[in-house]
Amino acid sequence: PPRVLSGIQPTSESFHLGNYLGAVKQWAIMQDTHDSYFCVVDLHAITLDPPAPEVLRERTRVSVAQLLAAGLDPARCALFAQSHVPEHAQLSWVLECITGFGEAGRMTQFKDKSARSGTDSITVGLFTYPVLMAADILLYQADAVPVGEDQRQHLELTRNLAQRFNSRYGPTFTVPEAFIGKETAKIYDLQDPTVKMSKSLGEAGTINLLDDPAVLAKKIKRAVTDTGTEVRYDPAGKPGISNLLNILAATTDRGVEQVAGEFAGQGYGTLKGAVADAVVAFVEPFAARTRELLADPAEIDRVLAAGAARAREVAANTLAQAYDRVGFLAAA
Ligand code: AQP
Repeated sequence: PPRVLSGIQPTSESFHLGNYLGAVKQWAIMQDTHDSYFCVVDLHAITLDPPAPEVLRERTRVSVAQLLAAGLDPARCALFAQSHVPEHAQLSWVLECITGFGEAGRMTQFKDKSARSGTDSITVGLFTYPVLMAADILLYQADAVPVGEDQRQHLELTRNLAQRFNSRYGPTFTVPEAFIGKETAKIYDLQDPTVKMSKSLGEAGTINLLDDPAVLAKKIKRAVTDTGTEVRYDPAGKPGISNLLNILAATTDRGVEQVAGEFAGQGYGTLKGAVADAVVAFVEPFAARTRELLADPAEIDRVLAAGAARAREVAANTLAQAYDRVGFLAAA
């Protein structure tokens, strides 16, 4: 079967609905059709505003619990922590040495995040983040990488680096394809439906999967809508309403046109009520399951250990090949 690799950062207490609909939901589906590798990218989580060590440890376990609650099955996929597989950092170095400085400087996520944080807190790690991400993917010879729209440019860099390495040193890496859904590729902030829902944006516009249901319902009812009164799917003209329709469609497993049709002629308030009900119905059992899993951290650590062992089998092999191609002597 084709191989899939994807990762998620343990950067906050909870994943948000954009993470889930844009990426994680797809992972749970792909584990049945692909040879699957999914990781919590803790190395990436210290690139900007590094959390206290005990907070990072806790967030990594909470992330794993959420991935399990979302349906990832350690019997059907390798689920691991990035830092448990040292080959990620090792391959990253080699890739850094074939990445242009200007090329890395053109990454819009770096430009946005560094502009938001001010130059004092910007690290070299934030700059080379996309190269580490390329290493994450290329180590596993992944054919497909399910991500949200915001990661498209990083995927393009990954493809370029794979092709560059292959043409310089001989065929080594599979050139991966981005796997980006249609309507759910970009879930927008409830308070500003022109920007993506994001952990680092304000709380009020972010649907956190571990939020209290009452808080979630309130956030959805306060979502910014558009002028006019008509419920219609029109992402350019009606970004707020279209975002809500996408969320409703995705959380009830229906097409967005069907959902839009159902609400035609009804008011914004009715739509918001339905979205709140659908999101709460999805989130309640998800959060309960996550808490159950978190009650047994030793089991989470066992899942990670088994996942890392499986991941390393593939990663060590690819790294050895890449080192050899570059001309590093085999360690005696
Ligand atoms: N709003 C979104 N809509 C669809 N997909 C999204 N993803 C993130 N936001 C949306 C996808 O979620 C996966 C994991 O994300 P991540 O945690 O690795 O990185 P991120 O994109 O940095 O997440 P945030 O919340 O947006 O964090 P900040 O605020 O730090 O930028 C990825 O596949 C991503 O595409």
